[in-house]
Amino acid sequence: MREHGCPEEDLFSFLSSKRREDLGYHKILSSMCTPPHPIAARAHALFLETNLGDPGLFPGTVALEELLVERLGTLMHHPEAGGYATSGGTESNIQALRIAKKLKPVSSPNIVVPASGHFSFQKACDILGLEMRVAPLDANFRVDAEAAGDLVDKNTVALVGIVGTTEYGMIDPIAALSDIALDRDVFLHIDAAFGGLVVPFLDHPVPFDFELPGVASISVDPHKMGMGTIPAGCLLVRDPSCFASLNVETPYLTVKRECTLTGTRPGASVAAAVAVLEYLGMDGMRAVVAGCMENTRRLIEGMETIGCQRAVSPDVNVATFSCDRAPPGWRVSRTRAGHMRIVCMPHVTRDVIEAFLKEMGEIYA
Ligand code: 0PR
Repeated sequence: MREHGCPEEDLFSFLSSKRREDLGYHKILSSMCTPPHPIAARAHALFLETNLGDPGLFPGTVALEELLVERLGTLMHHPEAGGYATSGGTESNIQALRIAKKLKPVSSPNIVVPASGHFSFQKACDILGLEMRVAPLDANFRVDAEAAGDLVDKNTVALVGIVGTTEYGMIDPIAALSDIALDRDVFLHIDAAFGGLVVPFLDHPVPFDFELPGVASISVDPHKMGMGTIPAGCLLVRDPSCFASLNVETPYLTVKRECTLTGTRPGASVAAAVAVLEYLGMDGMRAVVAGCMENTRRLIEGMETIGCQRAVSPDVNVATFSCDRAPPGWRVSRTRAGHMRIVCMPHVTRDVIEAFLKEMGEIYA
């Protein structure tokens, strides 16, 4: 540390210079995050110092966390769902698998995850000592449910389905996975970190949530399509009592036990997440999602006109192409199979898409 503190103005000019090194979101087409909705930023500022890790001190913020769980549980067709606000999809996935492992004590536990699973499942398996069995995908990058079922055995503690895959934006056949889960008595976790705040607002939503009786838990992230502030995830469970298996005693806190993974937890991003849902409501979210889906369609159509074919027709707002070059300055990403990947987040507006397509047209002319 410095011996003597730095004057505020000097410090902030240093911080601003570092911030200017960051990219602005306007040419970022690779991210599942988006600038927070102004309502989120305002709510976040109001709750800056709140800590959900010691709930007795912040009962108002705790009530907002409960409201978030109630709103998302209701959206997922189960108003009585248990849940808590996590730091994002990674923590939700780890905690869901932790519950599943506790519920079925076997000597060599395994889980069955689609090949499209997010890398957080690898972290979870490493931490929890689980064997990760990888289920193959079909030609449309959705998990082959029958093949996933074939990997389930007596040591399988959880089966995973994905709603809005990270790379291709696909929805796994969750109804079929739900049948397998019921039939084989295995915990079914749905990773809807991305799609959980897309699919319910589509014109023709497919069932993927607690409406399907085999679904035991769901991850859904307000800091992705919820336009919240980072970090904000949510883990929902059908049976609220299953969190009890994660409890540790916390003798000197205002509550005597906690089931969360992290200790000190931000209330600000939870308030921000609730604020966006309340402010927009169902019709506001439908409008945002309709815009993102329309932009995805326009992008695919424009790219194919240039000669870059889609890898697949996505279920949510992630578009992928056989295409080796992007115009300078634009950030796109690549899937493991080498497809160009563009996430049509709310900041990727129609104007952004048109500007990108124009430059693509120039380099492919
Ligand atoms: N599950 C799915 C389906 C995801 O897509 C992600 C993240 C996670 C879980 C993990 O969520 P957290 O990162 O919140 O723990 N998907 C994005 C990805 O890996 C995250 C991301 C966001 C990456 C913005 C880059 C970026 O600029 O692509």
